Amino acid sequence: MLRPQDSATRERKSLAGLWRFRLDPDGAGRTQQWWRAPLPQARDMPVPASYNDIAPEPALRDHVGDAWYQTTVRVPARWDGQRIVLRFDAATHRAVVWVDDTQVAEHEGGYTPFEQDVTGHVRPGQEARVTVAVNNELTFASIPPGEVLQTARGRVQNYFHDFFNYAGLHRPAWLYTTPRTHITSITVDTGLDGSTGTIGYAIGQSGEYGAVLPAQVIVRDADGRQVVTGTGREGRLVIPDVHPWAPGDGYLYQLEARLHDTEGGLLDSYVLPVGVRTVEARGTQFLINGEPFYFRGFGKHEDATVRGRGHDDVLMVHDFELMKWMGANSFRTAHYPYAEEVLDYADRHGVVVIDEAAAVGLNLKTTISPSQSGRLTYGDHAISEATHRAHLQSIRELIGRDRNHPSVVLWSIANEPESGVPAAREYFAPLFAEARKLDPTRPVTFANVMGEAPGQCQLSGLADVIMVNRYYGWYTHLGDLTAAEAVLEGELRQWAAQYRKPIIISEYGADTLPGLHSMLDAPWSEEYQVQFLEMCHRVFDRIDAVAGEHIWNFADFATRPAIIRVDGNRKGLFTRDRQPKAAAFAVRRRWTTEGKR
Ligand code: BDP
Repeated sequence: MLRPQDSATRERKSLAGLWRFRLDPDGAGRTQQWWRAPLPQARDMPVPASYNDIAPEPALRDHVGDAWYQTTVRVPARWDGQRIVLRFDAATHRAVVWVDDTQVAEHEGGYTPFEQDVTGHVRPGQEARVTVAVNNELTFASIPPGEVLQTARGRVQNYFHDFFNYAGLHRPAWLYTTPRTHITSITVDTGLDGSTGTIGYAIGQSGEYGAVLPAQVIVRDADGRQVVTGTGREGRLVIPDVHPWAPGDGYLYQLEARLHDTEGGLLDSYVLPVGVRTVEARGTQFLINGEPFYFRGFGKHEDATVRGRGHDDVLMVHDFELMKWMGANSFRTAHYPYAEEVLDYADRHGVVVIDEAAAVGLNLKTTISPSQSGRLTYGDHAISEATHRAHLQSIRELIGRDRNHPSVVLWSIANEPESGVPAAREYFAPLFAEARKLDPTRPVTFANVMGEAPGQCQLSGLADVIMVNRYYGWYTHLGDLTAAEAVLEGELRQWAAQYRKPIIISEYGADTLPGLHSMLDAPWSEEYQVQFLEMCHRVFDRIDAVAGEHIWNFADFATRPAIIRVDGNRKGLFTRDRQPKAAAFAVRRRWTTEGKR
């Protein structure tokens, strides 16, 4: 899905700002048709943001059900004759949208965009009322899954993942134009042969005219110089002496796609940044542009005080600066697709991304959630056909949105699903197949959970890269890093021997309270976090098949209350407000020292 942009033929209007807002725990709004009038008893709510932490109210923080957002927008008079589209970059976890009295859109999935042509529902020069019912319930028919429990204190949301269930309009919303006849999609695949680059492209066109209209592409380099052009809706362009996109060198060409009418007049123009690079998992190496790449970085979260999961350019740029300071070259979008602004930034700055679907907590066996001991993960009662449908859709939307980003080198289709039972393979095999069908150019993987060892895990054979989350020295062998080192090494050697694929340790880390110190490497102290990470690094350096290390986590983040969580998950190298713990300096030394991984 193409992002809205200002081009020679298109214009955007941001809907960011203060919207009117109201919680609706009883679901009254749908029966009373709250979209038909100014929202009754509404309060102000910023967009984009999670609503949960905006006011100190338990009802807001722990809300389960619909939350209503409403705004009015004046449609510019100059948009007369254009196609007008209403778009939400994210509504977590699902939404219904009305323009004035008419329902115009509905979308499932909290981390991917959706949009609707509303030309027939708005009048240029007039105001339109936009109302959105955002629902935050997680069920076994949603990704991520969860269940709403009836308890003495009312409806409570249970879920099987370790981050707070923030909700709301988390990302920008837009009203934008395209010409009536317009470009609907652009897909690019790039290749490299020595110093020659190729860009294969396909342009989709709206069907209104029926006929295939003349299309043209113009590729310009970073200085704006035209380097190659092509005609037709599909083709392969050759760039001699190409400047490839590479880790640390986010070189982008600008591919302008143009659609013309039969007289040669310009109908539509869309400019797509393109990085020319290749990726491949070969043997135990992960290759970018044919060169072995070692992932140094983090599992992250979209998480911050007050705004929750709301996108914020200020924090985004700060986080990238901190990752650069650390010497990180990559991160994983744990545990959901991040805002597209984040991928654009990674593209421009040469930061490598493992892009993850929102499929986390498909595991009733090892979850930290209190209420599912003894339940099987797969079956009609839990992770079922309905989950599978939502999961498939979430993979389609992830790849549909992100496949043109050069920074994305690897798809992760789930985090820590239960993987040691045959039902896991039945569930996951079609998902791997679908990801590969949608994008044959990138390797596909998932993050294996501790406890599902090689030989036992039924899914690793389906993955191109072995990704494992391991916490020896924390969830087991706590305080005994000598024992932890031996077990970690033993297990990684088993993975290496059995699969002969690159291994990325996609999570390892220890909760740490900043300011807590100990001479004796006591868990939770800053010293223990340093020792823990150094122990892991010694092991990684001894195993050739290890192709990357992503520390869990970049920063402390919010979770729901739990006896193993002290004001959230504290495994960050930075605190939630981005102050460094001692380990940040220690890891920085490793990641910025010449000759080290
Ligand atoms: C892993 C999960 C991650 C958790 C982490 C932890 O993938 O979401 O936050 O453990 O326990 O199981 O810190």
